Amino acid sequence: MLDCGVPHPVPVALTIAGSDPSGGAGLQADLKTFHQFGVFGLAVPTLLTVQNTRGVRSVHFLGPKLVRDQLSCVQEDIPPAAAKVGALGEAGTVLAVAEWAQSSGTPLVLDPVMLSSSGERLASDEAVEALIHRLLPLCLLVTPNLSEAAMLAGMRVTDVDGMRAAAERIARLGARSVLVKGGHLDGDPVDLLAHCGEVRTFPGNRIETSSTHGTGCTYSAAVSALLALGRPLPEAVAQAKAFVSRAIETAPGLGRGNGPLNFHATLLTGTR
Ligand code: PXL
Repeated sequence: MLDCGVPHPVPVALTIAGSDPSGGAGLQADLKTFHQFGVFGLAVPTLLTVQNTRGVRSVHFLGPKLVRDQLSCVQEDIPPAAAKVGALGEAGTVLAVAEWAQSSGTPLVLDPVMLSSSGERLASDEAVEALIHRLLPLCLLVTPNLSEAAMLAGMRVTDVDGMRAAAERIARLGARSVLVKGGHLDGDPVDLLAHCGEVRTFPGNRIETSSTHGTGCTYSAAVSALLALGRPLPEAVAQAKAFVSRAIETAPGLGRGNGPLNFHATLLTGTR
């Protein structure tokens, strides 16, 4: 809760996520995205990866105590209007985030990251269990891709009908709204939002590119920024999707592997 109900002079969002030193995913992607939407970004790192655009070399968990201390330290000073949750690594860290979310009442957007883009584990089996039972019920929105939706819902998800069924099951686990991302569908990608008992689809065009590093991070960060700006959820999802599509289309072509997006992409004036 905001101290004395006094709003900040600028909108503020928090990311609780892993670090990607190559700057395309994790908390680096989140902060750049917040900034692009005119939102002041706070960042609580949960784990450090050693990676570049070609892959993750190692993952180092910071541990629940350090995460809990960072959360209470920023909360007492600059309570955010919304928070995005990315890679958490360990079950204890999931519980630390859940305790903070419950006591602060901050609207949460959970990107249920289990693997890095290159297939490295960013959450243990125990962390996934804790995520499902302790964190998901506290979330305003959870944003799984097809394989994360399959894991959370305990079913195969390969088409839009499967996405709808999985979203309903994930909502029954306690998440208020569910956005299943169809970037890995065959053919054109469709995202599906289950919100307030209604299901909406957001169609997109397939962009042939290898510049997709951090797409999920950027999408959930953009939704969080727009929520911090006070936008209703369906509008936040539509605008975030448009931003991510533009950011992929105009990717800067950095690195020798799966490159980062263009965080300078804008909807009003094209790109800078
Ligand atoms: O996009 C998933 C993701 C989340 N968090 C970190 C990552 C990645 C993908 O590489 O590195 C830190």
